Amino acid sequence: MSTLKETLKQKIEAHRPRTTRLVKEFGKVIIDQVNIDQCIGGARDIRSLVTDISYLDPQEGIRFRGKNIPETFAALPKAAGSIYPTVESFWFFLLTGDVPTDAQVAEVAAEWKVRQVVPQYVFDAIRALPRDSHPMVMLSVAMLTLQKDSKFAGFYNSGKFNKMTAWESVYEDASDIVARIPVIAAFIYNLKYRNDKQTAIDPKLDMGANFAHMIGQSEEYKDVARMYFILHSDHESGNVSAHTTHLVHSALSDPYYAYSAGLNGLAGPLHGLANQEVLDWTLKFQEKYCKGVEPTKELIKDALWDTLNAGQVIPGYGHAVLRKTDPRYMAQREFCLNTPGLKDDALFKVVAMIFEVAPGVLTEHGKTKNPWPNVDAQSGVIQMYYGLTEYDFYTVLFGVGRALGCMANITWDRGLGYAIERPKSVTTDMLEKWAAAGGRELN
Ligand code: HAX
Repeated sequence: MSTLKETLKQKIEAHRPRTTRLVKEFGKVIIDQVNIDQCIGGARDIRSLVTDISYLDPQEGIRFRGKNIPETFAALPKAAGSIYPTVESFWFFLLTGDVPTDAQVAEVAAEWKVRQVVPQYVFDAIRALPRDSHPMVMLSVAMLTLQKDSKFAGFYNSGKFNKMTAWESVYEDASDIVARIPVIAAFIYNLKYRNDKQTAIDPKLDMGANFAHMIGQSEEYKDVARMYFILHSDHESGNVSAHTTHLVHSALSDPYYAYSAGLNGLAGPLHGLANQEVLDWTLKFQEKYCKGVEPTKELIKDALWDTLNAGQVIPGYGHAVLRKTDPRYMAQREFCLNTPGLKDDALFKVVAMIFEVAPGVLTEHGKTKNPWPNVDAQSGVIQMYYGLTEYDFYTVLFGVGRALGCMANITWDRGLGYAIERPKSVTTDMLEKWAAAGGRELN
């Protein structure tokens, strides 16, 4: 058993009594209540999911295993010659909560080299799709195509299924998925945008660097990939992609079914597709409003109002939980400011100007509870600068990163034996009756 799996085993076994005790001794302790607004309005803020992998504070933003973004980047072992950690070290950290040693990172990296070999039938399935399919369709199909070799499904069907050890086969599938997904993403990119010019894996490289290598990117892009995959990995359990993955896996659907579903949720414009939408909005703004003139705050303000008056959302702004600027936005903005060419890039300047104007416009508009930018407002400009101009691919990049969080979470879901998810629905008649009575009589 690898050091990572052994560490995870010990952590899961040590954690189980905590969960068991909470349910047995404190199961009826009330931690939240639900109002009609939440019932109709997308279950916002209802505390009904448990994860120890990350926590999202509305003011502070994300913490991975208790560490904020700068602390996470500072604590983890770095890629050779880089100020950014490897994705491999982050995976160890996300799964166990421990900062790995260099030897432990090397072990994960060696394991991923074996796991990352993608069967030919996956590439054949992607190739069989219409070439103008959205790259998220290709990624989701690839995930489903791999399902036939799921170790969890194999274990379930073996007749020896055991709730206590089921997490081990989830871990195996999860590790295969996180190791293979960048290779699949690179294949999709090359197929769609580089005339099918495929580049073989370089076994000497870490995951982020290898992704850059496979899509024909520059040396500098290696850090972009590492940073991007880590920043997009996890945002606690309630967001659409993480929640969908958790929900589907709760029926004991294997990790391939679960993550394909999660990716389909990520492909929505209010969620992960927003990074594509931001680029689309910004380029259209330049085309329509800046014919021969420099962009100004006034022009941006006009364009934002035009979008709002047309009944559309400003992509990259607002959040269901956050009530301040997303620290993932700030981490990427800092990357831009610290990268000489990027700092002076015309598109970055527009995005920075939107940051100055949009919160005021959204506040005046008066609808959103959070007028500040989220992760998607800043991510595309970096990709664009490095030559990834095909912005319908950006959500695939998000999906590669998000696999880390979703897979770590469902491994723990099985480790702690979480139940099949099944909230209760009510009818409109019932809501009207309870509204008239001032509330539902409990008990
Ligand atoms: N532009 C215009 N209107 C906005 C808005 C925005 N950026 N953000 C919220 N609103 C509107 C909502 O549409 C809603 O309007 P209605 O009352 O007419 O339905 C109102 O303000 C209240 O919404 P809210 O409570 O502030 O926000 P929600 O929790 O309902 O929604 C969203 C959160 C992220 C979906 C929302 O802010 C949004 O649509 N933003 C733009 C799309 C986007 O950037 N999505 C990515 C979010 C981060 C993420 O998941 N990344 O993957």
